Amino acid sequence: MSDTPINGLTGAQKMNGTEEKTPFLIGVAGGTASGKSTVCKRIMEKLGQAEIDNKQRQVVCISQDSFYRELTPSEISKAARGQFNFDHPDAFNETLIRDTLIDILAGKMVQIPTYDYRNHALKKDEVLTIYPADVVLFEGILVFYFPEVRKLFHMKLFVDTDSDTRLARRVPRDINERGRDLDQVLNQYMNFVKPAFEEFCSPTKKFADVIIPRGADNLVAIDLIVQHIREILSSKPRNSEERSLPQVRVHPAM
Ligand code: UZR
Ligand code: MG
Repeated sequence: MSDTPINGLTGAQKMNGTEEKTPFLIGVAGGTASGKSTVCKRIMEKLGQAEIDNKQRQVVCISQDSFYRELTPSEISKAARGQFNFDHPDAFNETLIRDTLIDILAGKMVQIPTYDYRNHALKKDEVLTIYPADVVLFEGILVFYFPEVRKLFHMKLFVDTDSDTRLARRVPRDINERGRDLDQVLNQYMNFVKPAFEEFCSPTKKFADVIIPRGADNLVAIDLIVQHIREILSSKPRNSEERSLPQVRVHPAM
């Protein structure tokens, strides 16, 4: 498949007589370090969008990490000791996620917070502006957990990577990019990340339309998904019926 921009995606679609875009909203869930961000990046690249300036971009990606809620002072000190559960649904601002996605679906420009993992806090002075786009990817560990959020997606992908592979990726990432030490990373993983994955994230796999084994390495799955997105975007206007595809698991060649 060539990496060219999607056909017919340059114009705004008419909705109720106004020039508004109704983006195709894709949810991408999966355990920590499963490769969600990379899968999104590959999808954007294949749709020929990765190098384009923000305002022109027809495909955008948003992370659920932008929607961690503000912590109280006592929670902040817990977080500093590695004792706050960032993998629990309560750590997120569900209302803000839902309202933001509803605005995006209505073709509005939205501003979302950015998140600082080193300080466990939203960056007060840095907001990200998301311009109306044709395709919006929303990725995160619990994007299918909240029913009110889940029902907004036109397509749901679950990145299914073995937990040992995920841990092996998570350890260096937390140490190098998120300013942690090894003990803290492993304690947090055993106390919070792993149990929360099993309790809250893994059960949401059943809501996915497509399950992608091995994550970003699975080029066949990504190609098929991109092909499907292109077809949907170049055909008729979207409606709510298109939100339920039968579930497919994209297997590697036997
Ligand atoms: P992904 N996370 C932090 O490590 N620190 C924070 O301040 C906020 C979040 C982690 C969070 C979760 N867990 O497992 C992970 N912890 O970010 C989700 N502990 O990010 O999907 O990229 O792995
Ligand atoms: Mg991530």
